[in-house]
This record gives sequence, C-alpha cells and structure tokens, in this order.
Amino acid sequence: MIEETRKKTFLGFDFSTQRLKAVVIDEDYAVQQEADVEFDVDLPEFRTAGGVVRGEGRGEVTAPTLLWVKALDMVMDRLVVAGVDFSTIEALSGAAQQHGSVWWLKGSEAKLASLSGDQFLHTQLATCFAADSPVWMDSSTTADCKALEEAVGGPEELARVTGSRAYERFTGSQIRKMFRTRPRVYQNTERISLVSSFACSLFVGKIAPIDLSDGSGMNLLDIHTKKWHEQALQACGDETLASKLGDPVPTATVVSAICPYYVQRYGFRSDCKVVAFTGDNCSALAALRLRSGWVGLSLGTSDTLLLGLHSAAAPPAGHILVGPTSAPYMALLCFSNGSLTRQNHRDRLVGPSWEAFNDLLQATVRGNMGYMGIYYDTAEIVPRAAAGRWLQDAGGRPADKLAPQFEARALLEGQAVARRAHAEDMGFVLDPSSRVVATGGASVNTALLQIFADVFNTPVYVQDQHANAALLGAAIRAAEVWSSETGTKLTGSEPTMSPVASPYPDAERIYKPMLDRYRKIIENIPRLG
Ligand code: XUL
Repeated sequence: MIEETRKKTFLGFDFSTQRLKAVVIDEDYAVQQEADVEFDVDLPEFRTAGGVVRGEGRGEVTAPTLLWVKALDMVMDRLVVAGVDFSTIEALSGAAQQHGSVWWLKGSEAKLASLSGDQFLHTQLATCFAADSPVWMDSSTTADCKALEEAVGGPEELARVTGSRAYERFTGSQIRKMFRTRPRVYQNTERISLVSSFACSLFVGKIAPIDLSDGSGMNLLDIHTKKWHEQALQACGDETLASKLGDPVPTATVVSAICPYYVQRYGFRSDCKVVAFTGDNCSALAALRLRSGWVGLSLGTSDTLLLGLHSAAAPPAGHILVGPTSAPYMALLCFSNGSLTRQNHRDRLVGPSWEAFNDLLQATVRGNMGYMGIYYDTAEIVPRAAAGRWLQDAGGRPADKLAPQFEARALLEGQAVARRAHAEDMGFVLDPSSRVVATGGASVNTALLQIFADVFNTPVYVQDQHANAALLGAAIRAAEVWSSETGTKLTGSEPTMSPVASPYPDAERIYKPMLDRYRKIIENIPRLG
C-alpha cells in the first residue's frame, strides 16, 4: 500500500481515578474502538474503593502504583479483543488524574529499558515502586502547604509564580511530606513522576519527562520561566529533587518512538510516536480545541471552567497552568455547586422535571427583574465559602423567600454570573471571537445554555462527540502533534460545531451590572479559611 493511502489511526489513554480507558480515533477524529478497565471490579486483588485506598492517617489517600501497570496490561488485551489493528497507529498519547506522584525505586529505569515482549508489564515492573502513589484526593498535607507558602514569600507570591496557592493535593506538598515523614523512601527514589509522565514512561521504556501543563499542578514550576522554582524545590526536598523530577517539556512534544515491547507484543509500528502525556483537565481543554478567549464549560456534579488565556495573572482562587495547546496559558476553576445543586432546587421548586422547571423560567424575563440568588448546597470552592443561600431583591435588599419562578431564574443566572466573574478574575478577556463550548450532562438543557450565552455575551456551542473529553483529548493531541511534526493535514482537525444559543443584543446591558452586584454579595458571605 502506498504511504498516502495507508489507514492512519491515533490512540489515547486516560488513567483516571476509577478506571483506565483507551480509545482509537481515525483521521476524522471519529471513534473506532474503545476499551475500559475498572479498577475495583477488574482488579479486586488491590482492594481499592473507587480506585483508591484510604490510609490510616487523616486525609491520606493513595493508589497502589502497580494497579495502574496491571490495568494497562488488561486494557491492551481488551483493545486486541476489540479488533484494533495496532500497525495503523501513527501516534499515541494519554491523560491522567492530576497531581498524583509515582516513586520509582533506584534501578527502575534499567528495568523499563529492557522489557521483554513475552511477559506482562506488571510482572516485569513489580518491584519498581518505593511507595504507593499519593493521589489528588489526599488532603493530609496542610502543614506542608503552609511551610511551602512561607518559604516562597506567602500565598500570593506562590500563586504568582506557580499559578496556584498551595493546595494539599498538589505534588510539591506531597513530596515534602514524603521527604519529612519517610526519608528512606525519598532517598531510595530514583525519579518522581506525575501519574501522566509515569504512564508515558510505560510506553517509551524510560522515565518520560513531566509536561509543562500537568507540571503546573505541582506548586513547583515557575509558569513564567517554565523552569522548576528553586525556592519551592528547596522547601519540598533536598538538592537531589531537581534531578529526581527531570526537566519538564512542552506538552506538544514527541517523547520518542514506542519502545520495542509494544512492537513485539502487539504489532505496533516501530516508528509509532509517543506524545507527552498530560493531566486530564489539560487534555479536556485540548479535546474542546479551546483557543485564547474561549471558555470550556463542563456541566457536571460540579461545574468546571477551562479557559484559554493569553497571559497569566496571579489567581486569587483556582489555578493557572501552562497551556497544553496553542493558548499560552489555561485556567482551571472548579465550582462545587453544579448539577447537583441545580437538581436539588428543581426538585424543591417543581419536582423531578426539567420541562416543568424551564416553564417556570419562561415565566420570568432575562435579568429576573433584579432578583438575584446564590445557592451553595455544599461548601463552595470558588469562592471558598460555607454552604448557604443568599437572595436579594432589585434594590439589593436581602430577601427571605422569592416566588418559585424568580428562584428558578435566580439560581441559574447566579451560577452563570459567578462563572463569568471568576473567569475575569483569572485574567480572562472576552473578545469577538470568544465562544463557550459546553460539555457534560447538563449541556442538553438549552434554557441553561441560553442563560450562559447571555451572561457571557457570547455564543454557546456543544461538544457532544464523546462524553469523556479527557480521553478523546489524549487521542486528538496524539493526532495533532503527529500532524504538525509530519506536515500532514488531518480531516478531523477542523471541529464542525454550530452554536446552540446566541446572546440577545441587550445581554451585556442586563448582565454587566449583575456581575458587579455578585462581587458585592460574595464579599459579605462567610468565607472558609
Ligand atoms: C484537578 C484535580 C482533579 C483531578 C481528577 O486539580 O485535582 O480534577 O485531575 O482526575
């Protein structure tokens, strides 16, 4: 077959908290095959619950690293069963839960370099890990966070340099805890990987570099110079830490060709390219093809906002990361009151029907005659605040109760206004090319999307091609990096989406004042420390 007409496919993985997923896409970026391993169910011998193990110490949450290796053996076999022809895969990449760390014992890189195609990975790498992997759900490092912030000149300075204040789940404080409480593990560790770079290592047969985007979730990387921050490293380990981490690389990097193990065992081409793996949120941004000035809106249990940014401001809340694609930076904002809160109040106001709820909305006008509401059924992360409910009338006076139709609109408008206000706090600027790209369960609700279109004064598009944006993003990144390296244009590279909601001409006049009112309201609600 001549080179141009040979079938080309791309493989993506997502090492998420509860499962490992894989997807093969073609040149149109259409899904060809998928496979999935659920840790608790398929690998019960590791005794995980939800993919993790809760430790004896308060807030400790880890995952047995070998579980992920064994899951890869399994998912590869499932891809074989699904009929994947590995010889058509031009490039592969992956996404992984952010912040978790992998502790490679001394001598591990040599084992990675000499994998035999006759055996499973997990039997050959069984003795490679110095400790279980602390994961993003761990919250046991509050003291380490304080120490890190102090060493770098305070929380604002740490946020300016690394893109985030110190967070318990971020890798820097996790490393500091290991250094402090288990010095022998630290000393015996050859290299420290993120879950993403660890997973990439399994494909390249050497310790893969940390990519800049996922590396921004460590509180250790200077996101401006794109180098490790000396003071932060010193605060979290000793003089060997920089070499344990290795130099970070841009996310759109081909790390190397796939290692011979996969050629022998599965029939991959020996020149199949392995593109640096990255964090799941970074990968989701890639799946939505977000450019600077675009907003990715994932409407799930909680609402996550992904923003493409031209430059990096010091974020008061949320996180700024080096961008995984063309936008130089990205922001990540996670609002804990999302779909669950919307549903609770729908049920309270009209029962379990979105149709009935949307009828209520239709009975009100945009701007809700000045009635506003903030609904936190659960403690909120952005801003950090306790659960509560605050209602106001048009004059800014607190209201105890509103008629159901006003409550319905106050809830949704309040959420959309909060998303825009906090996006702007991160340095996000709307421009004429801006758009909101919505995903997730609630993105089918066009009444909700119309409110987002008006509040952001920008059209809303829906990405419904695939439910799992991080997984699809992994395969798309493999395709895009391969395409730019080889100079080959791929048919899937131009997303074909059409807007599902567009703003009314008076949207900015109605909602701009509400943004100011929202900022005033949140100044006065009880904050968590
Ligand atoms: C992001 C975070 C989570 C994990 C989940 O900061 O901690 O979204 O990436 O996999």
